[in-house]
Amino acid sequence: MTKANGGEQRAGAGPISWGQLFFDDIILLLGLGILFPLGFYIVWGLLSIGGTPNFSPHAVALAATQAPAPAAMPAAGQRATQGDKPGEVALTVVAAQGDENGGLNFNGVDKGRLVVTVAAGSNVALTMVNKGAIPHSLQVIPYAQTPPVAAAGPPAFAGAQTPDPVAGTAPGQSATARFTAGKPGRYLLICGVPGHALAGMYGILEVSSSAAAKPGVAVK
Ligand SMILES: [Cu+2]
Repeated sequence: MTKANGGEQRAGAGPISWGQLFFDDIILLLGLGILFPLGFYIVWGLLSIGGTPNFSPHAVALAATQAPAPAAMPAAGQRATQGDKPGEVALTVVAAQGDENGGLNFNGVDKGRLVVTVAAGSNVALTMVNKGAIPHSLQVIPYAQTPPVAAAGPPAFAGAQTPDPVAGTAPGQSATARFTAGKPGRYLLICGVPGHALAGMYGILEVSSSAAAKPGVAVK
């Protein structure tokens, strides 16, 4: 009787609310408790993977040695610009531009194919930009058929080298050699880091006896 009354009372209270049905179903609750966070973590993980740039050391090393876009080249056929000081001729060469000769190149060429020309007596600011993954340097030395193993002794003109040419300038950095091209003639423009010049990392500096000679950087 009591049961029947109770049943009548419940039925009389109207239909069971959806909330009660929901919270009474233990299987549904467990399923949601597992599936909802799982789905959330999967979506979060995929978004993280998609939004993370590729910073693997290999990719960074590759980017450091790869040739920049042609528009970024200050290299072939470059004309001199006015330097910081009055009457100074400013020129730039790029060490390790691309992977020609394993990166041991200036402006993408090795073995004397880069020719820097200045007029005798001009004050030169020769900047080296190191785009390589290892240190490089610049030093002007008297011409020789075979370049030296490393920078040894003073440069051909006072100041005609980047700081500490044997240790070199760090990757991504640049350094400027300031000198007066006193004596006309042909000179070697070497990377003074041991082994580099001998492996072909050298260009030519032509100091023209003609004061009218147009300063510039050319690739032969
Ligand atoms: Cu070098």
